[in-house]
Amino acid sequence: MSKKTLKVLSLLLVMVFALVTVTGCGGGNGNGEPAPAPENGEPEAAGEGEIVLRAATSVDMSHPYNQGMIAYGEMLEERTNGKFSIEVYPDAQLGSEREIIEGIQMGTIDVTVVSTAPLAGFSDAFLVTDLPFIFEDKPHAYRVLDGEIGQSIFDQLEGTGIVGLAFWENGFRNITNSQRPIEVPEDVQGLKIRTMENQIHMDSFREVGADPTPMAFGELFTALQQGTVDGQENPLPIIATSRFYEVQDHLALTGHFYAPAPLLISGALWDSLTDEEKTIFQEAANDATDIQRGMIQEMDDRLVEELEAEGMQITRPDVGPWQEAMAPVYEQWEDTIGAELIQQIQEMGN
Ligand code: EAX
Repeated sequence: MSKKTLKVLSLLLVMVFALVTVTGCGGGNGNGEPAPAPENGEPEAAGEGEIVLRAATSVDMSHPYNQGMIAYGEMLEERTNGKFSIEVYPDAQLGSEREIIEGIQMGTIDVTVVSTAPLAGFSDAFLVTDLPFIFEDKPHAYRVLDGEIGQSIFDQLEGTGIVGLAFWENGFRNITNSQRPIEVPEDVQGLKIRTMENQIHMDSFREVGADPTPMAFGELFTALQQGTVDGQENPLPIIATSRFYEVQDHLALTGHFYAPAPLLISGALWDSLTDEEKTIFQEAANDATDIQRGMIQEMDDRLVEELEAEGMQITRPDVGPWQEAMAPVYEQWEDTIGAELIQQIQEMGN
């Protein structure tokens, strides 16, 4: 299959899944029940290579993490003449993002796309990406992550059993909640907001007076539904594909964190590849990056309107006060992250 055909196919897939997501005729795990354990390890999308790699993610099949992974698997299958393919286990079927990363280290999972936030428990290298408002926009994030800084982040994984291939993305994160419209930081005061298991994220929400509650993603829908937490924060494609609009009335487009989503493979797998195969895995990862980011962009472009149509009340806060309120986090974390690295990234802004 040519690259162009693949691109067209992937886009088509995204459109179909988008329809399924919003019209609600999908089999998504929207009821908040944990996904049933895969029977005999039955994946939801399997390639047909001689060696079938296990890919795991925490999110719904329709999300670009998984659709990007399918595109990547097809490229590998084609470029290795059928030696490698990928099967995808979505929806935290193989565990939470933390458990998936552990699986990558142990070699029980071959490949994943995860948020950088839970990677903080494994390496300090990714912490800088968790700072609020560190990236002004996507081109800024891409300049940093696709260049030397991104490479040096991946280089620091040496010895962890995790190999980073490319920075895919989840996107800019926005706050949803069940209580009230959010405009200024004072509006989240006292709200219980689920965050990822990441100290910088928790500190940032403490600075605006919220009560940050860390929790694995797989438990989130139920927690929102039952009111264990008032709100959460995630990019629009997650809010849509995980159907959070069913249990959250308010969406504030704060864009406070940019969430990269590295494509990671297990060190054990990487070490077993020939040099030629390593090149194929790496180049396909780079090629799939454009497709995956394109899927996120396509969703970002239409989802505000669609989530509004689903009944969400949307606010567009002035980010200035948020940036100011969360700024103390930079000082708290500057020694761990490195003031120089923070400055270097800021200087790559617009
Ligand atoms: O990485 O936990 C989260 O909120 C993440 O955005 C999600 O699992 C995808």
